[in-house]
Amino acid sequence: MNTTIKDCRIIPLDRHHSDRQGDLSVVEGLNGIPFPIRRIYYLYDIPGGATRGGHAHKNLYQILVAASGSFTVVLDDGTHRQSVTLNQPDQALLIVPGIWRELENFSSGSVCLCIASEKYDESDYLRDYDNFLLFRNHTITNMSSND
Ligand code: T46
Repeated sequence: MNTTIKDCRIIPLDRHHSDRQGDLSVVEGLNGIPFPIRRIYYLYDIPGGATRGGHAHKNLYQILVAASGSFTVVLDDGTHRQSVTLNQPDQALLIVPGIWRELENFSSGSVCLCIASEKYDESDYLRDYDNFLLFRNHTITNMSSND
């Protein structure tokens, strides 16, 4: 797996202003989002001090949006870590496969909207950090041996 945290990036979403007050943002598959949308889920009612995530995916692409409130996403590619705070409903964070993520510092009442490239598949998860490192190193070794 040769993805890095640099492959994860903020994707600005269109923000439409309504005459009737309030705003609206749109996520359309393949229109600025680099994968077909196959699943939507959302995290909510998150108690203060809770952390979510704590895993990586082998193949899944996702975008995360702070639909309400704010939280921090810690991205880790096994070598480098980076924290990204999401606090705008028109900003989406793209997370590519092979990146460990932890979500923390949820504000009260926050909602994390998650839009994913695949249906739920527990076998796509790497939930143990040492296995995550092995998965990344194994994939890199295999790629090198094919050179
Ligand atoms: C991610 C972060 C941001 C399902 O049955 N279907 C689903 O689509 C999902 C996402 C979860 N589940 C079940 C599996 C567990 O029994 O819901 C329970 C909680 O899932 P998990 O512990 O994986 O939740 P989070 O919030 O730690 O992680 C989730 C996503 O799993 C993950 O892909 O990136 O949100």
